Amino acid sequence: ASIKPLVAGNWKMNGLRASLGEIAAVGGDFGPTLSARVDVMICPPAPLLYTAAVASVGTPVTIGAQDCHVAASGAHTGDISPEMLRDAGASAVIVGHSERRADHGESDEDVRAKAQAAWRAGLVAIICLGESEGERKAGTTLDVIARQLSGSVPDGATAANTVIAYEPIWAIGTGLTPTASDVAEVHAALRKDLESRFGVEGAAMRLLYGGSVKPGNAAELMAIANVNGALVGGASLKAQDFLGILAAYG
Ligand code: G2H
Repeated sequence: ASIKPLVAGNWKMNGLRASLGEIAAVGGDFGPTLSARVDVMICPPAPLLYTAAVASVGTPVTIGAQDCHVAASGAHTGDISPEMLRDAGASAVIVGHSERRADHGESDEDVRAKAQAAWRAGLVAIICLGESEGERKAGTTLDVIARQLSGSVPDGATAANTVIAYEPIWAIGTGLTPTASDVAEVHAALRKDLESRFGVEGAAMRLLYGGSVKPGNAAELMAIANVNGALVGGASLKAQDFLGILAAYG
């Protein structure tokens, strides 16, 4: 069975209302031929979600968020529930991005709880994992990835409610990318683990690659076996760059 790829742009803590034109520009240029081949999502910062969702109406672009709290509501000053994200127009939420794991001490257990909370609100959970530079150098990448996968992905994950994003931490925002064979090795290991745990759902789940994806390297990365799209940071901020990445599917 073929898996329809997803290219998701993670704006991180970038973007003001003036940036919303980029979403309209991506949507406007993303014709029916391309949208039959690849799904496209943009994950702006929370204050822009609602207006981004409005800007995406009538285009193939869907809107995702970058993090969520586990509770639906309550005394959690400054936090945002998955139900609120959904209400603002998001259809997905990134959980466990390495920047959340590093800056906010999120553990695999936290990430798993967030994924379950996302499902409760009807959101797709985009669960991120990836090894550090030290782990890569120590040769423990596959162990780390297996541990994160089993710890961060809840029971009940399906191809419809979950997307896995492999992002080697040392490749994030650095311009460095692993070799195609390194990516292939990790994605094959992830697929094997997903299939053994989730059966046909694991076989159909999207496995994204993330970390310094750019127009110049997208075609090569997206052609790797078991790479079903990309999670794009810096190169998703400008429509021209993002469309250049989507062109890998053109
Ligand atoms: C990895 C990626 C997007 P960038 O974090 O999630 O960022 O493409 O800037 O390396």
